[in-house]
Amino acid sequence: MNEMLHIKALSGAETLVECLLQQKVDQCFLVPGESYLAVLDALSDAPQIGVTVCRQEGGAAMMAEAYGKLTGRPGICMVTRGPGATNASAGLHIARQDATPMILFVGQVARDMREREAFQEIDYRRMFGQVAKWVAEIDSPGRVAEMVSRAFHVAMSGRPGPVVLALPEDMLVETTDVIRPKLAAARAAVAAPTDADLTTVLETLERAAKPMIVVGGGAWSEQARNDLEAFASDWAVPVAASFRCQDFFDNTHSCYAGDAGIGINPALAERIRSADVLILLGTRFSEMESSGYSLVNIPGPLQKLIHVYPDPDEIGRVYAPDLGIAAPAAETVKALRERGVPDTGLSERQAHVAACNADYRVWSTLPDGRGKLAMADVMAHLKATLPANTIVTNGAGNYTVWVHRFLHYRQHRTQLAPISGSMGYGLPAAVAAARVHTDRTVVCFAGDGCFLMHGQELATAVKYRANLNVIVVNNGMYGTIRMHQERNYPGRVSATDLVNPDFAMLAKSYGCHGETVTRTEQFAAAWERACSYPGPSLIELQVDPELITPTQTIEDLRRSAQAR
Ligand SMILES: Cc1ncc(C[n+]2csc(CCOP(=O)(O)OP(=O)(O)O)c2C)c(N)n1
Repeated sequence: MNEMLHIKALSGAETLVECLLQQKVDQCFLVPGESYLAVLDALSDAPQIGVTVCRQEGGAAMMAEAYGKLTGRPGICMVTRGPGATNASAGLHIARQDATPMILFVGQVARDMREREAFQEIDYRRMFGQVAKWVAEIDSPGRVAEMVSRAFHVAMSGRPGPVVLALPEDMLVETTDVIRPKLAAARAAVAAPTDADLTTVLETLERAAKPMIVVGGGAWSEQARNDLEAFASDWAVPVAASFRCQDFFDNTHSCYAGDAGIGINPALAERIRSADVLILLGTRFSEMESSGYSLVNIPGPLQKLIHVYPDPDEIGRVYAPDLGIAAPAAETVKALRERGVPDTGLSERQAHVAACNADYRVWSTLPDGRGKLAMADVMAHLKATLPANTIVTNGAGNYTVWVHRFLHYRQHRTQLAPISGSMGYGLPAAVAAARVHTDRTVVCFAGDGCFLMHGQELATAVKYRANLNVIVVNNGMYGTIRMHQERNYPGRVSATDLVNPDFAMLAKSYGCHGETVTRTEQFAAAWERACSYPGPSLIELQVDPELITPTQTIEDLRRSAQAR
């Protein structure tokens, strides 16, 4: 029940900040703008809400998204109208594809100027219509509480995602004295699987010889992870993680089968293809997970398919399942675990689980080091020395193969990586992680291309003394695109080479610790110095551009493409 009602005249902006306090918001990420000055002013009277002032709205929105991933509560981002909103769209799209709760507040022109294309005016409903779960403009200060409450509920409900609220400038300064109940912080209403569905899942599994679970999506928790690990052991079912959801399951667990993402282990791809029962647990099993929709037949799967997803409209959208369960993966696995342990018939499946796990262990074994600065040796050092609760962040690029394939994610929320494949995510995500978890090691991996998309957020890291370590893997090019060029247009290099700054010097100019590493034997000591620096650090790894993937060279790619 809500606490007693109270009446007090507040402006729209003050009401908004009061609502954020009721929702227990402790952090917001913003770039200031004259269109929402009144909110900035109201925030100065709410010290409970930490403010992270960013250098570009794309970075601010990515930080808010990363906050949402880390906490399960909507990440709050505030930006100015027009250009602020267009910049912020980069982070909004990640929240959409990654199913992350997030609320973007955007300044808006005054109500009596609308529809004239006034200065920086945009219709956000149309602009963000496909990306956000809900977009609205708050027309009256008397409706701020209602709209903000709805925004929190929508952002967290079903498939979590982004919500956009536009704030007309004059609405923010108008006062209202409507009666407002003191609300409790919003909690997502949770759907549960039916008893009959749970029975069907367990009966189906009992008869299975080569099952596979693929887990992913949003709204995961430590408890859900424990439940799934126990369920997988009890029922002898291998578990694969979907693209960039590798921290949903302990990678050192004996039931782990690896990750279904870009450059999937061919052995895992085959195990998914040939599974007799496939349980998609919270994942849409989209293009990246399914190796370009090639692992499960559309619309009729050859596997017996059970699809668990919080949004009923997603079930049957691509794959027609034998059983669809419109409930969160976390609730479903909890309910399954509560059903107990099977009495018999596990031995065949235990061998299957062991074989899947063996495939993963072979695939995640580092190759021999190549080149003067061997990435394999750098990763071996990090794998051996990083604490288990280290938060690893990255954006997009070939360098991410090192991070995804060879590191073990052992604890909940130790991976912050964009399922949407957005470059430039790693550094803002690392800043957010360091703001939320001041006691944990945070490592951001970036390519030379990726890093400079939001490199200016180093200034934000320095401002807040965020304890994070950046590793820039510099190969002097947009390597992923070069790789695709060599495969499709061998020898024809176009628009993929880069001229870079001295990254270590750049980092130092921001006030970070900066080092350049050119040989393998320099890395361990450089890493030690970076970690002992009390503040952000950056190590630039100058790697051989010819070594385009962990196992292939540009020459290899070119020759095999030319031979086709
Ligand atoms: C915002 C954004 N722009 C463009 C792309 C397309 N893209 C994917 S990877 C990539 C190159 C990444 O280069 P870099 O960070 O240097 O890493 P490398 O592939 O060289 O390891 C590009 C341009 C993208 N995914 N995201």
